[in-house]
Amino acid sequence: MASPNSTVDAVFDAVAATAPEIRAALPGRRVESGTENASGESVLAGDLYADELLGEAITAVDGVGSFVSEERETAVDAGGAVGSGHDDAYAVAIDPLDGSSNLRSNNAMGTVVGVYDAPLPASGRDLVAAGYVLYGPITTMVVADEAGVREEVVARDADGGVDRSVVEADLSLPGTPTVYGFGGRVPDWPADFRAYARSIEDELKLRYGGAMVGDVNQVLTYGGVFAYPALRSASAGKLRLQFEANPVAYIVERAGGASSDGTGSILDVEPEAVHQRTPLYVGNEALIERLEDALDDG
Ligand code: AFP
Repeated sequence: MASPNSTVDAVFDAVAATAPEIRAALPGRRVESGTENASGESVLAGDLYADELLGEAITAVDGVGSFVSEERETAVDAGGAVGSGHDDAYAVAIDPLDGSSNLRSNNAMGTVVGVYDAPLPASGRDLVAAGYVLYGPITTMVVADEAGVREEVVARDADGGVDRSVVEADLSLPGTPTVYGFGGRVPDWPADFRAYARSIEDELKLRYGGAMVGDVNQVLTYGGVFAYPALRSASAGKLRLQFEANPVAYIVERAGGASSDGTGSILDVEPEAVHQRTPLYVGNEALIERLEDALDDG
């Protein structure tokens, strides 16, 4: 199923084309690279490999003006950054291997992609598409754009190419929430979030895997709420706005859910820096409204 926007289509073709190769390389890249990324986090060999492969594939897409990665300090000019007169160019932001610390424990992880029609750092309202690849028991890709939200299975075909088959053409959040997953450590949660978490624990089942893409996919599949909240030790939380929060908020909102940074939609968070962090809450609308009320009550 193609996107109405040919560049968006080409970006997700490129992401899908790299997925089998990244997945095949994971077993041999569970080691530390000995480097840190712009967010000061240690980087695994898997992060660097995925970043390299995706960087090459995405910057080669006609219509992509610039590329930014969680693993890179600055943007890569891919032939006419947006706003430099090549107004048809888009800016693509990725987290090449979200949840890479799950490599050692052999748990789910994935790639997050945001396609913006504005120079980065950009507002979530400038997204024209967003998606993620999930390396679970099978490799799937969720893509959200103006046409809607769809889920595909991505696999190598008999000729060594890549086969994409749509398994859900109209992915939407189930009306009845079932699961929740909250990041950070309980003692580090502010009191208002802890009270909210206690109320949710009485109602829903805990599903927290330590990789945002896997945990958000649980919420999209079963309904519920995912949060990496503001922490007492870090009021901006942990997740990055450009590469993680904006794309996921775009996907969940397009799927009929809601997002928040604690006060309003993630997509309205003012972009200030490429690697800025934000608290992230996404899921069923009623649960997000309840969260904002809980944080309001202080
Ligand atoms: P890694 O990519 O370093 O594994 O971090 C994953 C992540 O950015 C996001 O995918 C998770 O939701 C969150 O961090 C998990 O953080 P905790 O390890 O603090 O639970």
